[in-house]
Amino acid sequence: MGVLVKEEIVRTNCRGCHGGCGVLVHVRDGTIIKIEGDPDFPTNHGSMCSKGLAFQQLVYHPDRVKYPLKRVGKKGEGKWQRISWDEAFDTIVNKLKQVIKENGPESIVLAQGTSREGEAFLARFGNLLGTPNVMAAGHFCYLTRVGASLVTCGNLPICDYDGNPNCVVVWGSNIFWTNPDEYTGENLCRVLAQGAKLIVVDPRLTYTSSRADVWLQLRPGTDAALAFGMLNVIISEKLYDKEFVEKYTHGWDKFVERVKQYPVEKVAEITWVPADKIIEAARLFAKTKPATIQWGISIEQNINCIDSDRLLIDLLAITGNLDVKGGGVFFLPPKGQTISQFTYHKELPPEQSAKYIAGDAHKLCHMIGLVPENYVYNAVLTGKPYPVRAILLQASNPVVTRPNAKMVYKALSQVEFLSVADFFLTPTAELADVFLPSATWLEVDYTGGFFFRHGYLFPRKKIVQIGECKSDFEIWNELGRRMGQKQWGANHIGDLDQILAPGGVTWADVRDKPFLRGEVKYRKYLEKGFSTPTRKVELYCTTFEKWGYDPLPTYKEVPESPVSNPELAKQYPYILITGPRSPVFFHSEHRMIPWLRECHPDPMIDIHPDTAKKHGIKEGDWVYIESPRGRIKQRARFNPGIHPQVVCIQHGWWFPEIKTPDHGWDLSNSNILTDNDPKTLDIAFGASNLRTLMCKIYPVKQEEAK
Ligand SMILES: Nc1nc2c(c(=O)[nH]1)N[C@H]1C(S)=C(S)[C@@H](COP(=O)(O)OP(=O)(O)OC[C@H]3O[C@@H](n4cnc5c(=O)[nH]c(N)nc54)[C@H](O)[C@@H]3O)O[C@H]1N2
Ligand SMILES: Nc1nc2c(c(=O)[nH]1)N[C@H]1C(S)=C(S)[C@@H](COP(=O)(O)OP(=O)(O)OC[C@H]3O[C@@H](n4cnc5c(=O)[nH]c(N)nc54)[C@H](O)[C@@H]3O)O[C@H]1N2
Ligand code: SF4
Ligand SMILES: [Mo]
Repeated sequence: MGVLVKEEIVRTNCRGCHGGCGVLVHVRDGTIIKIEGDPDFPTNHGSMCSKGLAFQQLVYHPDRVKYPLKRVGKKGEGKWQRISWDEAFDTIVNKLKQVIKENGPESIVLAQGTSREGEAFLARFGNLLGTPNVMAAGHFCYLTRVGASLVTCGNLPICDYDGNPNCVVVWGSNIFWTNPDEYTGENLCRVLAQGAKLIVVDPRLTYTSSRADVWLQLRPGTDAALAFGMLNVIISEKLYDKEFVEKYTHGWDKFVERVKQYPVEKVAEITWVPADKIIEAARLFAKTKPATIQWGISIEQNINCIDSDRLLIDLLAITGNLDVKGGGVFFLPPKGQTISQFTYHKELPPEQSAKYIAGDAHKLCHMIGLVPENYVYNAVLTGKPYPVRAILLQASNPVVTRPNAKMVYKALSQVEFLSVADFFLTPTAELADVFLPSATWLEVDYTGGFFFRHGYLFPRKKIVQIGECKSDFEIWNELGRRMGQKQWGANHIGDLDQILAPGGVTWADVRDKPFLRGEVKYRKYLEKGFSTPTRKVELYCTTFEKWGYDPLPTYKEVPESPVSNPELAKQYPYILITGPRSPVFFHSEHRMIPWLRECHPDPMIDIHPDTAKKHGIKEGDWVYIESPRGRIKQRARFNPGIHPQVVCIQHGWWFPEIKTPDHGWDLSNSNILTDNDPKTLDIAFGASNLRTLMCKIYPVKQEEAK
C-alpha cells in the first residue's frame, strides 16, 4: 500500500528576478518539490529560466538565515546570536530615535538594490521618518530612463511586443538571457519568428547580436554619439514623421542644430562603427513601421546616461513610434495606487527634502527620490556634509555590486549602525549589527509588479513559511508602527487592499486571478498631449533649462578611455566593460545554489583569442585584471566577437563556499576595479561609471590560481 501524500499545484508568479513569469508550484505535504512554467500565462507561455526552476533550492538552502540575529563579536568577525523579532525591532527603533534626536532623520539612510517587492515600503518608511536619503540601484539602472522620460515625454515608453513591431532595436541588452524589468526575451523571440527586423547595438557578439539583421559593434561608452549619427541620417534624409514633429515636439530647430554637429563620418570615427552601417541601421529603423527600442542597461552606466536615454526617446518620437501599436507605448496600469502616489516624497516636508545629501547636484535623481550612493559612503567616512550614522539596508549586496567596492566595504564597516534584511549572510550582511531574515516570493502575499510600467499586476501567493522569516513589507510596517508612524495599516494585507483600493477591489478579490491588466490604449497624446510642461515631447528640455542643465542632449567622452586619457592608456591599454549577465545568476545571488553554480562555476573574462595569445593566456586560465583602483582574477573565455582592445568581466562574484566572513569578496569582484569619483558621474542623475574603464591584463601564476 502506498503512503498517502497530499499534493497540490499552486498557480502564482515568479519573482526570482524582476519577475513576471507565470508559474505552477508543486507542493507535497507542505513542501515545494517542483516549479514549472504556466503554459497559459500571457508573458511567458510556459517558458522559465534556470533561476526560477531552481528556486526551491534557495528556499530550503541550509545556509539560509531563518531567525533574526545580532552581532556579538567585532564588526565583520562572523559572531552572531539568535534574537527575537521584538529585540531586533527594538534595537533598530532605539537607534533611530537616538540618531533623530541627536542629528536629525537625514543622518539615517534607507538602502536597497535593484527592484524588489519591498522597495515602495522602504521608501515610504524613509519619507515618513523624514530622511531625504534613500539609495537604491536606480541611479544607474532603470529609474534613470524613467526620470529621462518624465522630463522628455512624461512617461516611460515600453516595447509593445504584443502589438507586433516590424523592427526592434535592442540597444545594449542581452534580453534573451536577462528578461529585464517589464520584458521577457520570449516575446522578442516571437516577433522575430514573425519576421520583424532586428538591429542590435553591442560591442560583443552575443546570442542577441548573432540574430541581428544589422549588428552595430560600437566602441563601449559611445552610444550617445551613435544615436546622434542615426538621428542625423533620419533628419538629413527626411525620414522623420513630419506631422508628429510639427504638432507634438518642442524645440525642433535647436535640436536639429545640435544633431548637425554629429555628421555620420565623425560619428563613425568616435564609435568605430562604419558610416555605411550607421546609415543602413538608421534607414531600416525609420522606414520599417512600427518600430520599437528595447532598452539595455549598458547605456545608463556611464557619464552619458540621461542624454543617451533622451536620445533613444527622441529616435522613437521623431519617427512617429511613440505610443503607437507595436512601438514604444505608455501602458496604463490596472487601477490601483501608483508608486508615486504611494511613496516617493509624499510625506517628506520640504525643509527635509532640502537636506538631500547630494545638495544641489543630480536634480533629476532627487526628483525621483533617490540619492547616488557615493555621497552616502563619503558622508560615513568624512562626516560631510553631515554625519550618516545609521543605514537600514534591504535586498542588496553593495560590497559586491557597487562601484569602488573597497570604499563601500570601508564605509559599511565604519558606519555606527547597519541593519541588513536578506536571505543569506552575504559579505555585506556580515558587516551588520542586526540581521533580519526576509521571506522570498514563495512565502509572501503580494500585488506583484504594481509599479512596473507594462500595465500588469501579478498576484503572488504565500505558499510556505520558513523559520521566522518575514516579508520585507511586514518588516517596514512593523518598524513604522513602532516609530509611531500612523499611516501604516493594521497588518500587511491592509496595505495590499490599500494598493488595490482605487480599482474598487480587495486582495481577496484578486489573489486567485492569474493577473490584472490595465486598458490597452494607443495615441493617448491625441487627447491630452504629453505629460510635460509644454504638453509636447521635449527635444529641448524645459525642465533642464530651469535647472541650469543643457536642455539638449550631448555626447561626452567617458573620463577613462584611450581618447580622454591617452597617458593612462599606456599603462592600462584595454577598454574594460563589466557586468554581462549570466543566465543562471542574478547579480551577486545564487552562487550557493547547486543546480546553478554547476552551470557556471567560475567568474569569466571575455577576451579576444589574439589578445589572449599576446599575453600567453590559454582558454580557461586565470587572468589578473588590474585598473588604477585594484586587481582581481577571473578565468579566460575566448570570444572572437569582441574587439581585441576590449575585455569584458563578469560582476557579482563572491564565494559562499569560503566560510570566513569575508567570503572572498575581493578576489574576483568587478567593482574592485570600478570608480565612484563624483567627476565620473552623470550630471542630471548621478549615474555611476560601472562600465567603460581602462585595465591591463596578465596571467595568474599557477601557484596563485584559486
Ligand atoms: N561592475 C558592475 N556592477 C554592477 C552591475 C554591472 O553591470 N557591472 N550592474 C548593476 C545593476 S544594473 C544592479 S541593478 C545592481 C544590483 O545590485 P544588488 O541589488 O545589490 O544585487 P543582488 O546581488 O541582486 O543583491 C541582492 C541581495 O538581496 C537579496 N535578496 C534578493 N531578493 C530579496 C528580497 O526579496 N528581499 C530581501 N530582503 N533580500 C533579497 C539577495 O540574497 C542578495 O544578497 O548591481 C549593479 N552592479
Ligand atoms: N540572469 C540575469 N538576468 C538579469 C540580471 C542578472 O543579474 N542576471 N540583472 C537584471 C538587471 S538589474 C538588469 S539592469 C538587467 C540588464 O539587462 P541587459 O540590459 O540585457 O544587460 P547586460 O547583459 O548586462 O548587458 C547587455 C549587453 O550590453 C553590452 N555592452 C557593454 N557595454 C556596452 C556599451 O557601452 N554600449 C552598448 N550598447 N552595449 C554595451 C554587453 O556586451 C552585453 O551584451 O538584467 C536583469 N536581468
Ligand atoms: S525570468 Fe525571472 S520571473 Fe521568469 S522564471 Fe526566471 S527568475 Fe522567474
Ligand atoms: Mo539593474
